[in-house]
Amino acid sequence: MNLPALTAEEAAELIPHGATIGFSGFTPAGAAKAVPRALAERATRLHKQGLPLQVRTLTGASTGRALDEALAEANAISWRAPYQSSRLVRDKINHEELEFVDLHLSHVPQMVEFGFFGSLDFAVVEAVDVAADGRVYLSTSVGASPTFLKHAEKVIVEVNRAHSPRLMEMHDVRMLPPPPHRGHIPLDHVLSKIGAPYAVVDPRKIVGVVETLESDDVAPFDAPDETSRRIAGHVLKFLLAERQAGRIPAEFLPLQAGVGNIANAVMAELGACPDIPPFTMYSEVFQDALVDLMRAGRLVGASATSLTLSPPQLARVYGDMDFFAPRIVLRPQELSNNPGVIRRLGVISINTVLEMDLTGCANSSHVCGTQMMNGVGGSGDFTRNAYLSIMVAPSIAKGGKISAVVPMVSHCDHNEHSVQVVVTEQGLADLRGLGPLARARRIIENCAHPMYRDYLQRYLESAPPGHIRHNLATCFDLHQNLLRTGHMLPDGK
Ligand code: 0RQ
Repeated sequence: MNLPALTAEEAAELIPHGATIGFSGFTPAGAAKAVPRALAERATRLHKQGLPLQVRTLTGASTGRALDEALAEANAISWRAPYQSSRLVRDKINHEELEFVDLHLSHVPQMVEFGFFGSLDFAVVEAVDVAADGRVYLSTSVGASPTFLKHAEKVIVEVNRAHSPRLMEMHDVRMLPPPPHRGHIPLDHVLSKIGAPYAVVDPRKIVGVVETLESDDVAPFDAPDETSRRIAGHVLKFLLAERQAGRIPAEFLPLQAGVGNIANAVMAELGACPDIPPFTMYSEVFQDALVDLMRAGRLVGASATSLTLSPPQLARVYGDMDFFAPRIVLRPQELSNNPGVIRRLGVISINTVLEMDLTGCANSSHVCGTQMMNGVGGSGDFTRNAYLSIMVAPSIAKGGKISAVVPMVSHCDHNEHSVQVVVTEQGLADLRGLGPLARARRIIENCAHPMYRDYLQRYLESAPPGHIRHNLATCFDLHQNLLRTGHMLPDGK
């Protein structure tokens, strides 16, 4: 059968007000571009005429400017899940103009499949190619797209010719059978392939194929700053000691690292250390620093759900697919972030948080407990199930007005049962085997910024005794000060 070719504008015309749409994209990698941009333009036109056009949007994770930013700017999103990192979307969430559902990313496919969010009206998915029989060769991310394609009533495919058609050599798409018959996932190595190089859609559901030619708008990372390098140094020293003690095997364990400056610095530090053997990654995002590490033979295999590379690094990968394709596997996020597989492989997870407290609870997502930053993302999938879970953060933010170590986190994404090691540029606190009081003392001594150490010490020593020492009357004083005065310690004490 012939698939209907449409312009992005024609495709956007098909989407009605109130529709729930599953867009491809896990970070800007592989995010739909032309159709959401055209939908945003149409919404702006209709809004000027006093007509409504708002949609409910699901994605793999965050996306690019053409999707989240454009739709938010057009005031065209009413509901959004499961993660975002757009300033505009964040503002709308925090002004209660947009309903946001913050989810563990591994949960998304199953929740869509079983209708937890109602029916999915459209899937809008970027691909490198689509065959008339319904095979969809996805682009730089897999994310939740296979599930969106399977469950959406109507499907629009953006065929983006800017990508290498050889991306299919990295893809491994396997859908899980429904519980309770899920069975064993036969994935016992980072590079195991257990599925097909394409996702599948019933071709009768395809209402439009839109040809595009547009790069992913992934920004290159800045070179690691001094704080990130110091955090990376503490993590490296700890991992070397763990290996020396036999708690990490000589061959090492697969690593997961969140996105951003600190994760980049940690990976670079590990890559440069001759005492760390060539290693693998079981992560969700394959980012810029990893291209060089792979080329240098330090990173020998990586599993992810997205190839989040800036255009120059992506061009290097596309220019040498003979080298890169056998070393990278891109899977659906249900598998890249699968709790059982993470536990089985013994992944070491390293994720950045906004704040951590004296018991080891960590907040990845909400400033002062109320203002959404990005979301929990995949950090919970990995932290809860890792062999070793490491949380990192600069000890202070905003020039010292904010301490990352607080008496009690103002929002808890990761509790003390999941977090084993916390690190700031000041040092590392290994919390394993410590009761709450010993944990608190170690976090204050090793991780808190000197500016905040005395305050935290006084808080702890004056709190009433208990299994966990807390003073419920004062545990949020630092946050209250910040909200009131813009500084957690306005008078420096
Ligand atoms: O603000 O941008 O105005 O300067 O938060 O902080 O230090 O630049 O760190 O970019 O790595 O983001 C936790 C948000 C950290 C991120 C978070 C302010 C700070 C700055 C950003 P400015 P940094 P990063 C895999 C894993 C959850 C998802 C996750 C994140 C801005 O890592 O979203 O881990 N994690 N996914 O000044 C108020 C505090 C603050 C604070 C920092 N305590 N209070 N503001 N800031 N600490 C990836 C995926 O899932 C795709």
